[in-house]
Amino acid sequence: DHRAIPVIAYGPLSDYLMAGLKSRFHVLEVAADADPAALDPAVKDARALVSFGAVGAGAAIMDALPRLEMIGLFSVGYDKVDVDHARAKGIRVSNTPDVLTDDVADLAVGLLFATARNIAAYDRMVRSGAWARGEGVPLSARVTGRRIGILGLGRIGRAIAARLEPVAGEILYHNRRPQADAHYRYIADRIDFARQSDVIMVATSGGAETSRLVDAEMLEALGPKGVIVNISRGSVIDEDALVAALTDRRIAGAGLDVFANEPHVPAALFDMDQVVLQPHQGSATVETRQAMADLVLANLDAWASGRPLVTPVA
Ligand code: 8YV
Repeated sequence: DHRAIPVIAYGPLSDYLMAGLKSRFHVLEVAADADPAALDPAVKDARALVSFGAVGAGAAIMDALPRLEMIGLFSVGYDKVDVDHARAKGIRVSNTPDVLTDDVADLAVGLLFATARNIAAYDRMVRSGAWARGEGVPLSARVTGRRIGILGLGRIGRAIAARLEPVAGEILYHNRRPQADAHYRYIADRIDFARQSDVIMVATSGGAETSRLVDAEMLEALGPKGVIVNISRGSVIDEDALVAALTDRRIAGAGLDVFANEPHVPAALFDMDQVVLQPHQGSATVETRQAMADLVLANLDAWASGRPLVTPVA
């Protein structure tokens, strides 16, 4: 019985996850922007912390909780957690991989077709009466037969590739290193990769290693008929360079579920019919969010019972 163990719910968590936590532990709610130096004394006894995906104050919150042993993340991405600091302090970290892979890949593919075929812009034309008034509907771009470049052939990148194999002219990928078991063409140079792609599906992890990996040079290499889709992290694309390339029509379109400074999106994008915008919904289906919560709870149960974590990051 672990109901005496104090566990912090860090930032808003789903009702389902909160119910699961409250049935297992003594839950202390802490705002994600709470000042680590001003935490309630009861909170300082917390032995675990569950977060929607960012341990916002990074190392500071870990240092403010002397009994912290475990951080359970409700996300597969852990780029907003100072994992090295957690590891140095012997704090264990878990995330929620695999259970969300299909939904994120589905949204990526949906964003590709929506962007290339102008589905959102056409919807607005019908609703506004423009079509009924006989205003011209601009032609769109094919997806079938085009060269699809996967930037980051990890779990999600592979799921995207598998979905697009039947329609793509070719699937190629760029990673830091080739994947021995991948049967797609590997291109070691990121600019060469962009030059040989008609579409770039950004599926890397976030964090410093991929920050602004897609820059003005790479967008230029993608070219004026190119489309880019991002369901990974806004940090992976130089957002100013992306807005400029879209404004100048140096790329054809973008389908974006993530942004550099969420929930704030560059206003210049709002007027662009060649852009489809989503509010970071890749994993946000009823089924997947429940599966993510169950995985967070399974990791906390494992930690509390002294068993190995189910999906450890550290
Ligand atoms: C999360 C995500 O909802 O899993 C991830 O890394 O981006 C989404 O599934 C988001 O990180 C909020 O935690």
